[in-house]
Amino acid sequence: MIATTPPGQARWSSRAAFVLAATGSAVGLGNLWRFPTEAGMNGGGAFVFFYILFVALIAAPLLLSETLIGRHGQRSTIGSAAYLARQSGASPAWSALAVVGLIANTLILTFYGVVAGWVIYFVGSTGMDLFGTIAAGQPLAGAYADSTVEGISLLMPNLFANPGLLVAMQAVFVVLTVWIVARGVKGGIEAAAVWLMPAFFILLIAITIYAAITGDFGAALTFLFTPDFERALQPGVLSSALGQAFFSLSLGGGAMIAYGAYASRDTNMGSTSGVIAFADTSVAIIAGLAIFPIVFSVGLQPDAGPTLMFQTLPAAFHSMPGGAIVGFLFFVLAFFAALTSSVSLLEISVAWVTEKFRMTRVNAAVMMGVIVFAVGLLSALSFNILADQRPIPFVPGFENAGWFDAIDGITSRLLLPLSGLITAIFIGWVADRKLVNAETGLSGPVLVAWRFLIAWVCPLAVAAILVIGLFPSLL
Ligand code: LEU
Repeated sequence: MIATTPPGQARWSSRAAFVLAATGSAVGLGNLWRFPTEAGMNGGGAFVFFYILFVALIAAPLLLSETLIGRHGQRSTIGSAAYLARQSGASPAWSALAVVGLIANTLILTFYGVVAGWVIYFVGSTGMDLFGTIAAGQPLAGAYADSTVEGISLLMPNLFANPGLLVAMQAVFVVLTVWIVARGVKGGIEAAAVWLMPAFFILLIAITIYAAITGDFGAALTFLFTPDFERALQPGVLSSALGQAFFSLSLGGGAMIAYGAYASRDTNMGSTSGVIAFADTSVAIIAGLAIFPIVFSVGLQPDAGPTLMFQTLPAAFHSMPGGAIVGFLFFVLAFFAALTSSVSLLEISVAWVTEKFRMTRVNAAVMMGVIVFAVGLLSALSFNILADQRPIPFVPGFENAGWFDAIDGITSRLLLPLSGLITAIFIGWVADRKLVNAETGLSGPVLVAWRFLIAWVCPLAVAAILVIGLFPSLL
């Protein structure tokens, strides 16, 4: 059965453009901010071990499933899932996987924009600091040379105490995201990825070399790669590792279906998905190897939580030679990474709204941007005005979570894996086997292995971890 391409469907200009855009979606604050945060809070090695295992056995096979749903359907995420279901003689209700995904990813974008707003603030603040050190004739000074470590650690709480500034930074980021998506798949998303991703890789490698030379690399290696399996059995570690695998690879019924839809028929989805999964996981590990040596070398703790990147790291750059330059470059790096991911999150709903309601891309992007910004206020303000609100006290593990943690936790630990579970069952058991196999571009034992992973390992493992996540007392 040959898929019909809807008229006017956008296309990446090449396979390389698809790989860059999809890697741009995968590589983001999930790697630079969330991975070190989660690894730091969940005991390092044990978390990293399960994260990598879950990427290989669950996330990578699902990545292929999502990109192939998109490429086969060449429609919005929901449209593509429904199309494959219909072509397989199954109920279009299977597109539920993409409905859950659209809701989850749009919710993720609401708080993603808030964190990216912090990044913009730190680009500005480290940029002004760098300017000051150069003007003073000390280009190799540490970051914020005029301040004390205590003073630097207060930058973040001071930002949190300023709702107007927080919201303004969030607004700047959402506007940039809307602008790129409104420009279209080729002229906006692809153009941004083609410029920003190579710049990102160069900066990341430079900073990692700097960290290896000036920081405590040995301590970082031990922390990240010595698993303490007792720790892995503590509540939350397994579901955090799975959630991180989904989050980092932009999985869960969203971005990868959306981007797969713009891939040409001759792109080999199997090998391309492998490249994307490998690149994203490598970046997470390299980012860990860039961040933790710096944290350890100045005797700071790795388990600072979400403020690790914004409080601990700038304080660490303070006492390092050249810290002013590296600090600034680090936040520029994070900004590039955030932007190429946020556009993929917005694209999911924009493609659906344009398809469903025949709205223009520009109008759809602006409308969704306004919604995302408005809902994002809950997360932005959960650090000050709304700090006392506990939106989901009835969900185990989230009794004390404010809006920000609640939306992050529910989406990545619950909704993304739920969408992944439906996807695995759909692709492994329901969708037309011949059609799916042809879309993968795989053959021989690799195809057999992928089918086994998607039909058995993914659904069983994801279901088990979802249940454990909801009822931690079962462990
Ligand atoms: N994969 C992205 C990241 O690692 C997040 C995703 C939800 C777009 O930042």
